[in-house]
Amino acid sequence: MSRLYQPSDYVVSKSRLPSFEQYKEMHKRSLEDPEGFWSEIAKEFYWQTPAEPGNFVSYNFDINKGKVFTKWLDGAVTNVCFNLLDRNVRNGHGDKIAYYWEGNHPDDYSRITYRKLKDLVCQCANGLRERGVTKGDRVSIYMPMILETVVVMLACSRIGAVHSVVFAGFSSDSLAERMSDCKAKMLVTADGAWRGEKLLMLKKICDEAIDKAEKKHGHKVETCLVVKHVDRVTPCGQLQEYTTWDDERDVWWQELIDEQSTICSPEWMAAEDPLFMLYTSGSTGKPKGVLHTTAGYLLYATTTFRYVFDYQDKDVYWCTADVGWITGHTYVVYAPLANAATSVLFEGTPFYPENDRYWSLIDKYKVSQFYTAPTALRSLMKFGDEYVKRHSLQSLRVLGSVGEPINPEAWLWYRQLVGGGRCSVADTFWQTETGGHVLTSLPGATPMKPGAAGFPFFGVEPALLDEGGQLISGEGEGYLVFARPWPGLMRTLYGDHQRYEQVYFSKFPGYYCTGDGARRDEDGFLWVTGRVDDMLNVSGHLMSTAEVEGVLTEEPRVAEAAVVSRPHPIKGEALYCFITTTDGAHFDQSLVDALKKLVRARIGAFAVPDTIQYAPGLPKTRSGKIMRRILRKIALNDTDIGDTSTLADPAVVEQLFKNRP
Ligand code: 6R9
Repeated sequence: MSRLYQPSDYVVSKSRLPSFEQYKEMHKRSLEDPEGFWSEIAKEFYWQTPAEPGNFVSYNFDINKGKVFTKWLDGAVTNVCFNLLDRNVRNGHGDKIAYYWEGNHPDDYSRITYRKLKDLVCQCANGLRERGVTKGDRVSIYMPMILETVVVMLACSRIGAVHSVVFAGFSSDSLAERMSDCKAKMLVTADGAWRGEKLLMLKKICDEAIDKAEKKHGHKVETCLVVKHVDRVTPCGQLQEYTTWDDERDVWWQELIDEQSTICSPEWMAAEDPLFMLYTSGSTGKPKGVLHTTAGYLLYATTTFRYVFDYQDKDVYWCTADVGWITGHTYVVYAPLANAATSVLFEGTPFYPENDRYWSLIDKYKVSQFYTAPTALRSLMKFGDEYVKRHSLQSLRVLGSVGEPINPEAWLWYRQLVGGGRCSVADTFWQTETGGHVLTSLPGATPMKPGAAGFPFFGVEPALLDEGGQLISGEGEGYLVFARPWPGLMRTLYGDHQRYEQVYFSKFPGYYCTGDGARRDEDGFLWVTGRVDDMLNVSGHLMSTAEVEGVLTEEPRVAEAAVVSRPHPIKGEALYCFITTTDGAHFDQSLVDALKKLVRARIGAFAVPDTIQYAPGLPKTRSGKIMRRILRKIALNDTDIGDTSTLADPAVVEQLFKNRP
């Protein structure tokens, strides 16, 4: 049995929810009376038209009973940006700092108040309108972690445009595919950005992507809006040519936005109008455009942030996630601003200029809530405790973890060394699709176990199902599903509602299916055990085996490719690839190099495989299915492979063990 940790007296004494009983009471109420529960929170916000009582939530999760849908606050009208900025300024937070921005170089930093942020967002929104962006248009964003990124996301929300942020580590191919899929009218980027000592040529990648969108997918991006960034920051390495230009299409941010008026009337949006979309990997290759809508997302982001981080007025909160991922959307941008919080926005890496950058920033800004990923913790742990011990870290109260299961060793290091034994650790399980945290511990309220995601958030009703769809009550392990919607759940996949129903609702009619497995222990804690589909989680980046295999087989020398995951001490999982070659082609280092390069170009650097092994043949069933279970054993060099009687040619297995690099 793993050890139970109770919240410290320090955390409890400050907590807005200081007991487990209170949590259970509130959770029960949130399920019994969703309207009562959520309408209380809705009261804090500005509604042009409020939701009608009795019409707060409607849904169908049962694919056999017709179209799957979820609606919250149907009929209500509001604007998210207005609630995040204008409302907070009106409520006396105008001079409060919204963000401390810290650049890649420690000499570069600035801060921005709520009032100033509102002005910039209005100017940007006016600039977007000048360029013809209107309600419902899609705007792709390919940006470093700078204030303009937040500004343009909120500007979109102000005018009802749907932003689609693409993580700036994706290749031009990936960006082209995503811009074309959503038919983006505009692309917003920066000339470049430093990441550690490396200069990222963002505008150059965007040029390639715009070109490919047109030539490969027949989609034309009308405007490319570019923040001049490299000139205004301290160089961190070798400078090189970083911008190219097309006078017709490209416009400098500083030229379009700086002279605009700081007054911009918001577009009033229906509760279920789209707020943003964000692509996430799908198990069949093509990325899925997860769509979130206006009112429900706002309520859910606000509430999770408030209770999971126990954010209070004077606190300084820092989420290290990039805005290119859902964690950056909800917990760098929307949720902190909805709560009038002060956050840190960090452009750089934990390793530059030294391996203690995170810890030094926690002291610099007196951070009270720190939210990061297990992969970052593991990579920092390996440098030893000294880097942490150089800093006081006394301001910390709540530590958060997200992206993958956190191994107990990293959990303990986080709590004891970083959190000085007094901080609560919130291991937050959620997905791009869920909009916000769904399983988590709550500081002050719930006990914790290292590695367990814990308990459902308010409004969330998890269930475990066996393969036959039978409910597992009490202790046990099964598919993690949810029996009803909470306000932040995704509404559809952009342009493909059928795929939405098929991916999330067809396996177990009546439930939203996460694609993860989970276990409930004797104390009722939920432990997420990892993906049950063909998905991999490398350093918190989700990708599918099919996606990577698709890229590998583009290389003409490759006949067939099979990709499996192998546990990795820092990344969590790493890609291990098996390659069969076409007739006459040789498997050699040049092929390995070419394949790595191809994956980097097609998907991005984070997807480059750790191992590429030659396979004279692949273990397949007689019906031709690759047995990945066996390939995973080979990747681990674990010869205990179990039953191979269904294999068409069992001899191939021995050969593969021999060929391990
Ligand atoms: C927020 C985010 C979602 C997948 C999810 C699961 C894994 C995320 C986790 C976790 C265990 C946690 N995951 N947080 N597994 N414990 N605390 O990461 O969204 O990029 O869509 O990934 O990540 O497998 O299904 P996304």
